[in-house]
Amino acid sequence: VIHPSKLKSPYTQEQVAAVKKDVEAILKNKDYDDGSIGPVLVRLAWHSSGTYCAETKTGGSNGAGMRYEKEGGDPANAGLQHARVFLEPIKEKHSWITYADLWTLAGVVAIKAMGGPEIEWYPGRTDFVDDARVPPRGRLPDAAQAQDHLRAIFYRMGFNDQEIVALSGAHNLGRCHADRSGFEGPWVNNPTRFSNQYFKLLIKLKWEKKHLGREAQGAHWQWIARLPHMDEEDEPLMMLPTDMSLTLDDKFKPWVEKYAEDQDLFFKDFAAVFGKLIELGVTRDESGLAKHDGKAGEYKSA
Ligand code: CCH
Repeated sequence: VIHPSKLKSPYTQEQVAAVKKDVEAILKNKDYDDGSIGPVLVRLAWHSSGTYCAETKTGGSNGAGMRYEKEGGDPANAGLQHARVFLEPIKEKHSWITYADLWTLAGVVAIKAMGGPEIEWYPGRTDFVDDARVPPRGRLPDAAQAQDHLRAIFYRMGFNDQEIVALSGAHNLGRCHADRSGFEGPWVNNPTRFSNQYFKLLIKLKWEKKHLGREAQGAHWQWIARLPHMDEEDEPLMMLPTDMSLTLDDKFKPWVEKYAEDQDLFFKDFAAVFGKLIELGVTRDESGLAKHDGKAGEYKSA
């Protein structure tokens, strides 16, 4: 396999730079969540890639299957239509870029713009997808579970324990929305700034198990806590059961501690593992295009 950096790019450097610039320009949005669409773009890049199965070599970001109900309608992807709609004008303006490339690139641009590390991104994903290739539902993690489930999901993609913890640090960004996942609130007090705060708070704060919404309406229990300067009326910070499980596991916990102490190490490891995530299932030929059997942008129903 030739390293993607050695392959011919289907786009010029100027084209990619123009898309990056346009993504940067739409990140700030005072009407959306905490003032940035960056976090939901990062989640789009992750969910488009996180369906990968290393054994069957199915799933992954190639194909941009989330455009179709079979993958896009997966309850695990609730809310990501907002991210796709935000990117649509950029796709219209730069129609040469595939959705699969645009979604992964937007995530990388958002992380950097929010103060995170530079992540290597390679082009060449196509938008060809067929029924046989859309991954089955249930491949993305379920936040109500714990460390055994995290291992099953991320080992399937080919990640190890250290990589699982590093990837989880993305929860420095954004928030949970009751109507999307049944969980509510941000993990950190500055959810549009990428840092290692998530790991620090995971260790330092006294987390309390709570139902914020009504169980009957689909709300899950979660962990909540407040910083010393926060009032009772302030929205609390939160951790998912899966987040907390990282501190309850002998193999995960040392990495949580390392990343809490050393932001540079976290940034370096996060950049490597996010770069690996968005490459899952993308095998390019010498032309630089990912392998596929049909025309880009076409959906074949079996
Ligand atoms: Fe996550 N994530 N995620 N997550 N996630 C949610 C939101 C974000 C899990 C569950 C949830 C990763 C791993 C996991 C982001 C990035 C990553 C939500 C709230 C749930 C639930 C959704 C909502 O209500 O809108 C679980 C379980 C795992 C298991 O490991 C990984 C890996 C990444 C990226 C590397 C980001 C960013 C968000 C915020 C999205 C937003 O809209 O603000």
